[in-house]
Amino acid sequence: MPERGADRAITIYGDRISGNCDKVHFVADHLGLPYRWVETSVIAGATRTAEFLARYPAGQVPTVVLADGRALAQSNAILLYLAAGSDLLPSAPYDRALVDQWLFWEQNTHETTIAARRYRKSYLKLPEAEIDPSLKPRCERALDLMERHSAARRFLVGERLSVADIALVAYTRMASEGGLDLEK
Ligand SMILES: N[C@@H](CCC(=O)N[C@@H](CS)C(=O)NCC(=O)O)C(=O)O
Repeated sequence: MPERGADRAITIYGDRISGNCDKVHFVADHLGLPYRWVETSVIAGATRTAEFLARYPAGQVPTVVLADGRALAQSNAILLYLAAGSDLLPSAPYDRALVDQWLFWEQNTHETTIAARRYRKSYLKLPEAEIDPSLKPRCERALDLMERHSAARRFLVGERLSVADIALVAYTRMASEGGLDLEK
């Protein structure tokens, strides 16, 4: 992960195996925002230390700390904050609402299935029999929805890259680690 020390830099507390954390540095990289990355391993318990919880009570990554010390959590909230005023957010209200629609869907339906299956298979190394059998068809429905929506489009919303594409690519690109077929 890049380490960029600049006075204006934000600090990203992130875990390099996490798609939620990838989203944040993808946006920062795309916009050329300076940042310092502090590797914070969930599996090693770094989000559960008294020090981390005292500062960031939700105990999750990504959490960013702005140059003035204010903190912000929740990957998609961070994306919206970092992208404010940039080309990654459409200005037309309907297109902007469509970006939000994809971001809410990502958290509600995509991340909770695709990231959950990946974590169980690739990190907890659970055998298939110990994974909720409803998860795989729910993942496949989520991928299918994206596939159908993307068939005649380059981007999820409008004619240019937005934070919606970045939020959705994060765990989609890792879906095969959850035993999902991305061949299509
Ligand atoms: N909805 C949150 C989810 C954050 C999340 O679940 N982060 C995981 C890593 S991907 C984490 O920190 N897990 C540790 C924990 O919940 O204790 C977001 O989008 O930022």
